[in-house]
Amino acid sequence: MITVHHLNRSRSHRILWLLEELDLDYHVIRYERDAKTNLAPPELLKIHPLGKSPVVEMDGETVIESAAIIELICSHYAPQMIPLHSRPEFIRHTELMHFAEGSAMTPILLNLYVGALGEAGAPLHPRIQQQLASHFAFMNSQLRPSGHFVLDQLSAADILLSFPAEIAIRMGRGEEYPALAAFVETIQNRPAYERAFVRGGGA
Ligand SMILES: N[C@@H](CCC(=O)N[C@@H](CS)C(=O)NCC(=O)O)C(=O)O
Repeated sequence: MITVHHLNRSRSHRILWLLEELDLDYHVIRYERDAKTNLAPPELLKIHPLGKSPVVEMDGETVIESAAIIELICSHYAPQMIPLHSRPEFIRHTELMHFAEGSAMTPILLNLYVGALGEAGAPLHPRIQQQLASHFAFMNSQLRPSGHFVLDQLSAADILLSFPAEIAIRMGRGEEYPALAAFVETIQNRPAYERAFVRGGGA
């Protein structure tokens, strides 16, 4: 049995979404962000010293990092969601699996934190905006005519990139990046995506 430690409005929605897509039996423990700070509650620190979500318990191990969790679940239960090592798509897939948290999230988080500084952060705004634009444009360029990132069916990279892609659209960048906007619309219409919200307590 897989247990997901799920924080509302967070990256762990994509883990619930994957588990719903695969129709797997799993257990969810919900945590609520602090209303003032937006941070995870201290209970998550009892599960892992970083106190962040997602955290998953599977095969007797506690695992953090969305990309690792998604890759492990897909390798065990849905190998078709990761291209075979012998296929050229494997290289692009591996690249995107590292890009999502390793690159795309950096300007997104900088924008969030520096934005909170108000005018004091102004000198950094042009660089952050330029980095947001180049990362969103790269994601937009990687989408195939089928609307997926690497394969012409749902892959682990689609699940992982859903988070930064949704942020781009929430930031009002849909017209600039129409392939990204179409991707987000398509995934959000998948029944499993909606079921994941219900399992996560609506967020
Ligand atoms: N790279 C990690 C990032 C995990 C992370 O930062 N999670 C956020 C939610 S989106 C969190 O738990 N934030 C609450 C906090 O920092 O208190 C992953 O992809 O799993």
